[in-house]
Formats: sequence, C-alpha cells, structure tokens
Amino acid sequence: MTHLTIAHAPTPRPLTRTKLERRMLRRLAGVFACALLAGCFDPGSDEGGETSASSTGTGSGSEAGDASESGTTTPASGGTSGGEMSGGESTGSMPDDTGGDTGSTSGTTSGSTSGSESGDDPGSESGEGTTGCTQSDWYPDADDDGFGDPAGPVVSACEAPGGYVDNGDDCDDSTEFRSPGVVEICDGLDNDCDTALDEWSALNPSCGECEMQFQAGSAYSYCLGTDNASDAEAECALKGASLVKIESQLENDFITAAATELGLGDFRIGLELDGETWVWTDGAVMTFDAWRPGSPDSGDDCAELDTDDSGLWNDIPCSTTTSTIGWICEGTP
Ligand SMILES: [Ca+2]
Ligand SMILES: [Ca+2]
Ligand SMILES: [Ca+2]
Ligand SMILES: [Ca+2]
Repeated sequence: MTHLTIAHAPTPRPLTRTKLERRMLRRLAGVFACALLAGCFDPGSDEGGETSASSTGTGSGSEAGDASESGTTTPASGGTSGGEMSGGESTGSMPDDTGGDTGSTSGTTSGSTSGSESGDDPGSESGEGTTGCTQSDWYPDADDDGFGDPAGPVVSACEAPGGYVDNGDDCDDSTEFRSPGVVEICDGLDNDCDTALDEWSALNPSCGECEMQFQAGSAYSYCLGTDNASDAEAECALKGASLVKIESQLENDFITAAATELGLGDFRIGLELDGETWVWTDGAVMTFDAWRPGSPDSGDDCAELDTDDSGLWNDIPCSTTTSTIGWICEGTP
C-alpha cells in the first residue's frame, strides 16, 4: 500500500512544454475527442480522411489546421503536417477536418462514389432498361379505344408510355367507333376493323339493298338490284363475302325460304361455267346441284336460284342486268 502511495505521488508539472509535447497533448486531446464523437474511428472516414487529406484536403483543411496550430507554419510544411494531423490533431480542427475530410472525402469519394454511383445508377438503370426488363413495342392510341395505330410511331420501352398500347390493331385511330370488337352497323364504315364493310352483325340485319341473316355458320345477304354477275360479286366482296356457294339441299332450302320473303323471284348464285365445268366463285367444282329439270339449257354462263320454282336453278347470262334478279352473298362473320 505504501508502495502504491509512493507510485501515485504527484510529480512536479513542468512549467513549460516543448512544442513536441504540446503537439502530443493536442493529439491526445484530439484522440479523446474522437472517442466522444461517434464515427471518428470509422475506418472508411479515416481512410477517406487520410486519402483526401493527403490529396485534396491539403489545401483548405491543412491550412486551417496550421492556422490553429501555430499560425506561423509555412503553407508548404503546414500543408503536409496539417494534412497528416488534420484527422486527429485538434478538436477545433476536427469538425472542420472531418467536414473537410468528409467534404473532400465526399467530394473525392462522392466524386468517385457518385461517379461510380451515378455510373452505377444510370448504368444499372440503363442496364435495367436494356437487360432488367423486356422491352416491347408500343403503339400510339390517339382515340383511346385500346387499339394502337399500326402506322406508329412505335416506341420501344419496358412499360407503356401514356397514350400508347401494346398493339397496332386499330384500323382508324381517329375514332373509337372503329376498332376490333366494335359491333358492325350500317353506316358505310368498317366498324370492327375486319375490312368487311357493313357486313352482317347482330346489330346489322339490314343495310341498303341487302337483308342479312346468319344461319348454319354463314352470313347471307339477300340483295336487290340490277348488278350483273361481276358487279354483284364485287358488292359481296365489300362485305368480305362471295356470291353464295350452295352445297346441300338443306342449304338450298333455307336460302330459298329467306329469299322468297324479299318478294323477288330470282337471285344470282356463285356458279359460273368454266369451259364445260360449273364451278363456284372460289374455284371449287360444283358437287351438289339443284338445276331445274332440263337446265342448264340456254348455253348461259351464270346461274340463278328461282324462288318461284321451289329454289331450283336456271342458267342465265353473267352480264344480265335486270331489276328482277338480285344476288345472294355468303360470308363468314
Ligand atoms: Ca385507337
Ligand atoms: Ca379506332
Ligand atoms: Ca366489318
Ligand atoms: Ca359498318
């Protein structure tokens, strides 16, 4: 015990300290201050501080440290020593240094970090843009009907830009009354974008000179007029159809019944003479027929269905134009 008392006996305090001692004390004070300041011992900041202090921090941070230290140090030596000591030289310079370090660190690291971050972010973003998602083509949808203009301009992106959709299926991007899914009506427009004009639909049983029905999987149009065969075929084509192709007695019967209701006796059908062979307008050779007995007997090259004769067929000139002969179209709705 006695020995301990002796060991802790106060030693005389020197009246003066050397410059080295003062600097060492300040260093200790700085270290102590660092202990109070969380993050002071952050290896990252230390390294950053040292790195930045030795590089970019020597300018401002070291000069501030020099000024607080002696005020007489030359900028050159102060730059070096201040830079080296700025990390823990004095509490007064610590915040500045820390700030300076942090600033320069963040300036440096943020230069490099933000450089790398900004390099990473755009890189990753652009990477995501190019590799993180699947880019698709997007079409403008000016009429907001969910169908885009196939004429574009097409935009490639991960997600749909505003006003763009994933298809180019609109046949008219200026009106929502023309798009796939719209029910066809009799208005002189192809409402459902299937290229057929005013064809049969649940809302279009009659249009212009034609009455229309859907039966047995086909849409039939019974049209009144004076068209010759080629004009009638052209009218049918507008509806996406052709002059009717009759392939069974059942079909001939319900067509006859429907045509009879229109009060016209004769309707062109899609049968033409090709040399010595009767063929349908699609080129198929006739396999079913309902010729009137003795017909064909006129040497004509087209055929009609005669509702006044139980729907039997008669040969007529393709070129005939008469108000007593209409035509029947058949198409797939
Ligand atoms: Ca559209
Ligand atoms: Ca449209
Ligand atoms: Ca149509
Ligand atoms: Ca229409």
